[in-house]
Amino acid sequence: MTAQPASLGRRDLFRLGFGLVAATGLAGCASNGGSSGGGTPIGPNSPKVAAAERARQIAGARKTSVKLAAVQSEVDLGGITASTWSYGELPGKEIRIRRGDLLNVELRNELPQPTSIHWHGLALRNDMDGVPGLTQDEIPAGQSFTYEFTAPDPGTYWFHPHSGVQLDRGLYAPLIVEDPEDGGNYDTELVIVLDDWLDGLGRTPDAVFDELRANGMPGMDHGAMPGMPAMPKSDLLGGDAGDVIYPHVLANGKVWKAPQTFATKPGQRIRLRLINAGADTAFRVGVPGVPMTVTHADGFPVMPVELDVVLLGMGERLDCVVTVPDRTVPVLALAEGRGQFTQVLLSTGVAASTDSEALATELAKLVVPEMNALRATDSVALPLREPDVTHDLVLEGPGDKYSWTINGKAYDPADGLPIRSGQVVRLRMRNKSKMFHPMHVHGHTFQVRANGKIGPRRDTAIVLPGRELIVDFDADNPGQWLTHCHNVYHGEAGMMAVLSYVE
Ligand SMILES: [Cu+2]
Repeated sequence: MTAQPASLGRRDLFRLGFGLVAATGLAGCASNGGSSGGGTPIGPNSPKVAAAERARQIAGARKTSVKLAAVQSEVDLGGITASTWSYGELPGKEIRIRRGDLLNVELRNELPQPTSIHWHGLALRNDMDGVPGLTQDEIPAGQSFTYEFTAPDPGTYWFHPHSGVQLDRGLYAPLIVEDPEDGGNYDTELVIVLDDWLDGLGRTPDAVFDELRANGMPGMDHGAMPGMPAMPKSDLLGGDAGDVIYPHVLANGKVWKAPQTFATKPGQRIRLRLINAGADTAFRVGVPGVPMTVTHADGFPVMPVELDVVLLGMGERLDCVVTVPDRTVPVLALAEGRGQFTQVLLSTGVAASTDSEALATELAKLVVPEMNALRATDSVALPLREPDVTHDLVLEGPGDKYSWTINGKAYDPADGLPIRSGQVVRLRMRNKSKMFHPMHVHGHTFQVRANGKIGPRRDTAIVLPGRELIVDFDADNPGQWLTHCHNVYHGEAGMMAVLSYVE
């Protein structure tokens, strides 16, 4: 019943075979990673991947089929029309399934470039992870590809291409996996997707990336010139807050002056599912005067904590429950270090008497707690154990031609960090650059170790400049998995590595 991608085959096997040869040659001198550790990489077509998928399947699972097209289209950002690439609307239409369900998505590529879909945060079968050149062939323009996989864990997820810098166009949408057993202490829910926007307003992400490459570093022809906007800076993020200037930031596809309005009533408890789909922007989010009870980080439950403001790096999600007051209030999302914001209005029918710009200024002054200090609930926390294998990920950049590296190397799919099924794997991420990096691991949800304590379970976590972050995960999902910075420009410029299951 499992779908085998039609386009995978000899070419894929050849590539993995080549990787093995290359790795064997290096084995004698590699001290930490950089080789296959004497084993054979477990590729996306391995029977072990199919076996892991069978183990995920549960009785009574439903199958949800979705047809999706990636298209060139115009979108209305709220009085501003942008010509972009999208899944038909902005954000793309949400997909909502239940835990254990089989999701079948046929993607038709109507773009002028090859594309792919990565199902961000899901511990899914490796051949459906959507990384061209690693887990599948790219989907050429004019062709289709069908993704089919079991979604094992409930939570707030999303999907986007893993092709070039396409993520910085309009190609993103929420994927919500419900838990039949999750009654939830709330009345209704609202998904809010945040984004930084430049596409189709005189520039494209591809052109921006070429500029960065040509200049060698960000801001060479922006921040240094009088009258041009300064490059983003943030004390909260420990230095540089972004490499790209964006004319707009969006919440559910809209600028702050034309916000989405969510009809509600006083006393209603709303579960906000916040998703940062930005390419280069962290967002701080708050509802002025209304505390938020944070319940989940990247889909996994945390010990509930009441906060006035939260921070989301690129790729991260937070679920927060708010109780609607007697008046209309905005959910404000501030682009950290940029002086820009956007919002969604929680409308009680009574016009807001407050000025969102003034409220945003106040929100910018609040102290933002350390998100990596959230604590996973006992039901999902991974116990503190000695790891079986530790890999250092030294994060550096920008180097020559805007290169961003892990362990001094730009991304090479054939040069994986070896791990083995059943191991407790530790990643020690060390940020030696002047910019924060939201580091994402595919196919797994790791346990953040916050100063030796148990932090949140997450799939993406910010590593601040000059700091180290330790995360552990159980190697229970065989295949070839990316770990990378979710700044799409950093990732595309090399800041990606492969966690390579070997046998
Ligand atoms: Cu980065």
